[in-house]
Amino acid sequence: MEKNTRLILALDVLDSDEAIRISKAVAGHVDAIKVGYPLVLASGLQIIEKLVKYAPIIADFKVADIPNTNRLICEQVFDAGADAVIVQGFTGHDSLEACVELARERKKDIFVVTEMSHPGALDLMQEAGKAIAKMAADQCASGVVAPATRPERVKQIRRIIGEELAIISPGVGAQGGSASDAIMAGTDWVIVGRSLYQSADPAGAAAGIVREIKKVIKDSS
Ligand code: NUP
Repeated sequence: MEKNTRLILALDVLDSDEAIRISKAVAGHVDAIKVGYPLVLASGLQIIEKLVKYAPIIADFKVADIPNTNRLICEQVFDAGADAVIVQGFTGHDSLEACVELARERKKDIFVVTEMSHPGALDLMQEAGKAIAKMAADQCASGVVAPATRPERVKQIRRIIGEELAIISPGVGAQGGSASDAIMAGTDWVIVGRSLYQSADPAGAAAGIVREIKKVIKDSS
């Protein structure tokens, strides 16, 4: 995934025509498009092939099973044309290893969820977040998912994983996080869903976020 605009669209719409229309509109403003269960369950895994011409596709299936099942899931998703898969880290080293090994064979990427962005992540997940980040680094995953809603956690996770792994951060806009705060905390890409796909002008909204990111990087350099 090329680091250009540092913006990833989370495309949680249900209709494939709408998904294509929005992807076409934001192409060039985003470095990747993230699809997940809502769109894929509603329109089929073939939607990935239709969208990949607009941007690389990250499949957000938060894969969380035993190693063999994890590998089978990731195989299906890579075969469908996705460039990356988001997996959960809490299932442990062997489950993660199955995904990372396959991704290495296929020259694809795995992003590991550390701590999620919603308030309920504080109930159970946060406690494991740092250990999951370390595991992702030990296994040489491509990167981790860390919450834009808690930039201080992004900072801590960056310290744990170093500069080799990427951080992608959801929670900007609808969940209250800010793109510039997340970037300043050390995230490589912000992930934005509703603020883009619910906008009357997704391209304009995306361009606005990219401008904000570029400005904060310029101001801090
Ligand atoms: O911790 C996470 N938080 C999160 O919101 C991990 C995720 N993968 N996501 C996803 O990011 C969520 O499922 C949605 O697709 C996107 C955020 O969308 P929005 O809140 O910007 O609409």
